[in-house]
Amino acid sequence: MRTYDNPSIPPNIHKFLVDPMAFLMSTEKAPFSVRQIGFIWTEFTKIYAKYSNLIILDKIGPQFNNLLIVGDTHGDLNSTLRIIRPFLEEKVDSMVFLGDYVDRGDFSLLNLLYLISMSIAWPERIILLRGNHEDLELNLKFGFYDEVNKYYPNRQECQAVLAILDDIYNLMSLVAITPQRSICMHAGIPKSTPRLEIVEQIPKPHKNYRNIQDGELKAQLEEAFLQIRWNDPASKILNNLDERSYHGYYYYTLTDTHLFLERNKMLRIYRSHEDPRGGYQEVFPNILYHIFSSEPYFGKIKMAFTIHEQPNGDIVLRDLDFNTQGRLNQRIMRFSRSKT
Ligand SMILES: [Mn+2]
Repeated sequence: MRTYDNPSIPPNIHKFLVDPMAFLMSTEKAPFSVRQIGFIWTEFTKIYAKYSNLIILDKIGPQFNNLLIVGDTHGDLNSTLRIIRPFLEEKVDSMVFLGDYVDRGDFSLLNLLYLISMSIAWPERIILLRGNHEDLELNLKFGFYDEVNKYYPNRQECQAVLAILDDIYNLMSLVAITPQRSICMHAGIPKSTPRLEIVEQIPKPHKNYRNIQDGELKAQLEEAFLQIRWNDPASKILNNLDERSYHGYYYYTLTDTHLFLERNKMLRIYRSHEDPRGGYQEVFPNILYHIFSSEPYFGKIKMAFTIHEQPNGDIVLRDLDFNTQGRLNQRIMRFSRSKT
């Protein structure tokens, strides 16, 4: 079993990482005090203030040559605990999560804090990207706000927890580049962002882009910040280039994807964000892959998946129990439920 890289891991985080089920038992009682959440926030800030919004993973270390990429989990701690098992068993050396840890599922606070605790325990192995649901306004509509309210009925405490969550969201990174030149991001390509370097210019905390004086730059950064977490690939012919998706944001096409990869000298994109596409879809052949990693996701996802970039160069599609379900870069797909 893998041991913690961070020697200063505090006892309450340690206890949570070792026995998360004990914290899952009660849906009524707050799993952590405001003070404890404050502590987790401080530790997380120390790590993520250092990471830019565009993380080049092999600059951190060779552990990213054996990498598991995970899509939306949406408050589904049970799926998360299945997904992280191969990491704890040292079958993979690192993980990148594509965002959307909260809302919809019943255990948003625990799911988010579990992943954050993992990133504190293994700061150079676990990378958390920000999805569109890492946003307090969205949490008001999709369940997480109610969950926090239930755990912290005291108004002041609830406000304090929400303020901490907002700070945490604002420090997560937006894009990660793997050693195999794959781009990891929550949703996709912003409409007029030709180069990934623009992502690096988005400030941390993210909301500080609002204070940028140069109007043109501010608009550019805002667009990248929002659309990386919201845009969808167009699976149909668009009537016009400004057509909006059901998310209310823009589409990107096969041509957009080719151009973007070429300009940035990258090979493929991994994204999540749309449960209607199911657990896995090769959206544009060889270059755009969709995964979703919560199962059964209210009966909507029959099989959920992760992607494993291996040290030998193979890219393997895995189910949530780490069984091989196909190879992305050799195009042999079988999709069957196999035993471990
Ligand atoms: Mn999403």
